[in-house]
This record gives sequence, structure tokens and C-alpha cells, in this order.
Amino acid sequence: MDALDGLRAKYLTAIKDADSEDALEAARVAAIGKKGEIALKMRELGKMTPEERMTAGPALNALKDEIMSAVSAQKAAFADSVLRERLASEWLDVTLPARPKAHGTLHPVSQVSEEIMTIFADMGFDVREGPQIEDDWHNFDALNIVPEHPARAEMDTFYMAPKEDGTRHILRTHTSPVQIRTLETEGAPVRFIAPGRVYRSDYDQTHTPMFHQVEGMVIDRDITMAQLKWTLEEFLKAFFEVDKVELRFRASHFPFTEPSAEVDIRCDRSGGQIKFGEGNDWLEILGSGMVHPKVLANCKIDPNEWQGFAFGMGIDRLAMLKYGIADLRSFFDSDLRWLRHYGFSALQVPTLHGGIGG
Ligand code: 2NL
Repeated sequence: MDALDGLRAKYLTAIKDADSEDALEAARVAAIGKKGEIALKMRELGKMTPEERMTAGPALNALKDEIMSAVSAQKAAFADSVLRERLASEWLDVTLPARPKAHGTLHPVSQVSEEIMTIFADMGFDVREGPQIEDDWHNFDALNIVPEHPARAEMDTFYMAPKEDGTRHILRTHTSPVQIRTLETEGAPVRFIAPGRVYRSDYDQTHTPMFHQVEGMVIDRDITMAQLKWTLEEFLKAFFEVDKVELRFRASHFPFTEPSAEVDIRCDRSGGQIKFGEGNDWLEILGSGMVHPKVLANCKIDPNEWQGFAFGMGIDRLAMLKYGIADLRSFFDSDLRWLRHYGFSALQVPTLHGGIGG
């Protein structure tokens, strides 16, 4: 058996030391090839006595198996290292920025719009959009806004040049025409919000000629103001990221809702910045009401069968309140230093579980 131990050591070392596939194959052929040393030994079995054969035969077979597995293991190791070399030479960091110096951020209005859509989506609201250039019907008439209403005056509304038939398009003054269009095309029931740009001829510290509004609407068979109040409370808690809010409904008037309410939120302004849900101050935050039966009828929806609530609020103002931005006009200056300071990471998507605010 000493002779076999010597063969084993010789070939296992040769296999282990083989530094190429060719060297490995040469070692294999020399050991267990047809004319290899082990094959030759096997041929000698015939000259042995039956007793000798009984021990030498199995021992040779075992050695052959051992060498075959060593060859396979070494082959696998070669394949691994070839793959590793390829991976190393073809490696590409796909997370590298295309332009290392790109510093783009999300505008607070985009961030807050995403936050609002995330919160309302969780309550089952769809999102609807519509044109920014509108006609009188969708922006005023269908909303029960009479022709003499001051909102229609040239002073407040941007009118386009008149067409040949004398009619003029306008820039929408609120997102309500989106709701009219949605009711006209989808009927009842509906539950959606309509965020977007709106335009009014106004400019000072708290007014810009273009600003952003979000309106919400729920139409179904048994909708009440209690559901309106709950919806607004849930929204404001999630938006301002506080555990509780307190709302105050003040009777008000809009042509498109009856009854109408302006909604104030309890807040604390004593510490230089504003906190919600506590304190002894009130801040008007939005307008709301039950959709006027005439508005439903204007959209071919039977007000005896369907009813609902609607609300509207300013997105820019919500952004100012949440992120402590003082002057509305700065939103639209396109000042890069302002955008870098107030902008949000494009990768920080608001979610209810991961946090609404960036
Ligand atoms: C505010 C008040 C409001 C609505 C908007 C609405 C739309 C339709 C029918 C009925 Cl189509 N209502 N929208 C209702 C109440 C208030 O906005 O202060 N906006 C900034």
C-alpha cells in the first residue's frame, strides 16, 4: 500500500499545483488516463493472487475516485476564478451620478403636492387634472357663480383675447372646473382631489398671479358634514405630522356650496414659529361645504339622489406653514440659493409609513 500512498500524494499535489486547465488535464491523464500510472497498476491486478487482488482492487478504485473528485474540484475553482476575473474587469458602478455636480431638488410646492396626494390616496381619493385655460361655463356658470359676481371682473381674472364669436377663454381662477369636468364625464359617485395651478390678477406679499390650489370632492348617496370634518381632521393630522388637531367651522358663503364653512385650525404662535393641535390661537386653513344642488344639477347629477362635500385650500400656503417660509413671492423667483435651501431630495418620496415630510 505504500506504493499507492506515494501515487496519491504525487497526483493530488500535481492537481493542486496545476495553474492552468492544460496542466490540470496533463495531471489527470498521467494519473488516470488510459495509459496513466493508475491504469497500469490496474492491469497488474491480473497477475496477483486472489487474496492480493481483494485488497489491491478496491484500493486502486478508491484512489481513482479520489483523483477524479480532486480534478473536478480544481476545474470548478478555475471556472470560479475566471468568472471573478470577468466580473472584476467588467464591473460598473450603476449608482454613480451621470453628472457628479447635479444639485437639483424638488420645489416645496412639488413636495407638498406629493404629500397631499399621498395622504388622500390613503383615504381612497383619486387625482384628477384639467386644462388651465378654461371657458366661462366650467370656471363660473356651472359653479353657480352669477354673471355679476365680482370674481368675474377683469380686475381679478385673466381673460384671453376674444374669439370671432365674442367669447373669451380665461386662465382658471380655481381648480373647481376640474371638478365640474369630472362630474360631467364620470357622474356619481366620485371621490377625488384636484391639485394644480390657478391664476388671479393679484400681487403682494401673500398673493402671486399664479399659485397652487387643491380641491377635494366626495359625492355619494349619504354624505354629511360630519364626514367632511373627519376627512379634514385626518388630512391635517397626517400633513402637519401631529397626533391631534382641533378644527373650528365658521359659517361662510361660497356660491358652489350650501351650507359653507371656513375652517380654522387650533395653533400656538407663542414660540416664534407656529405649532398645530395645541395653543390658544386659530388659523384659517381652508374653505369647504356641501356641494350646492344647482352645481350637481348643472353636471346632470340628480341632487335628490346624490349629495357630497367639497373643500379647497392653497398648496403654497400649506407649504409656507409646514416648512416655515415667510414670503410667497420667493416661491416663484427661481433663486438657486433659495431652491437649494428649501428644496427636497428627489429620492425622498413621501409615504405614510416612512414619513410624509422630507
Ligand atoms: C377656498 C375654498 C372651496 C370648493 C372650494 C367646490 C367645487 C365644486 C363644487 C363645490 Cl365643483 N365646491 N369647491 C368648495 C368650498 C370651498 O375653496 O378657500 N379655497 C382656497
